[in-house]
Amino acid sequence: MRYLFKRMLTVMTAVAFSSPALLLAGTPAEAVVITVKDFHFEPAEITVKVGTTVRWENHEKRQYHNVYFEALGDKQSDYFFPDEVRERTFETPGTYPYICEPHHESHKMRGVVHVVE
Ligand SMILES: [Cu+2]
Repeated sequence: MRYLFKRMLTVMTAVAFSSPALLLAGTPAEAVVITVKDFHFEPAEITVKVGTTVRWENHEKRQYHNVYFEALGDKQSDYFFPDEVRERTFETPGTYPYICEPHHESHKMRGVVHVVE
């Protein structure tokens, strides 16, 4: 009995501590979505305001890709798979070209994010 109570307390504590994170994840963010499908970023070129989060969504059936900003020091191997996303928030105005590292030559998978005040 005492063991059971302790166990319940542990579970309740875990729920209490995990709830804020769950709430945060469920909060609708004002992200601009770029669809990744058929070896293509759509739209490939966008202009966003400073502070905007851009979200790349992989809508392929099986194919992985990545979103590689070489100038920003990204890892080349950060692949994301169907139904996964990558996000980046742009805090500084500028022009940010990126590629899908495995497919930028074979399929010309490239894009540009313009960030303005
Ligand atoms: Cu790719």
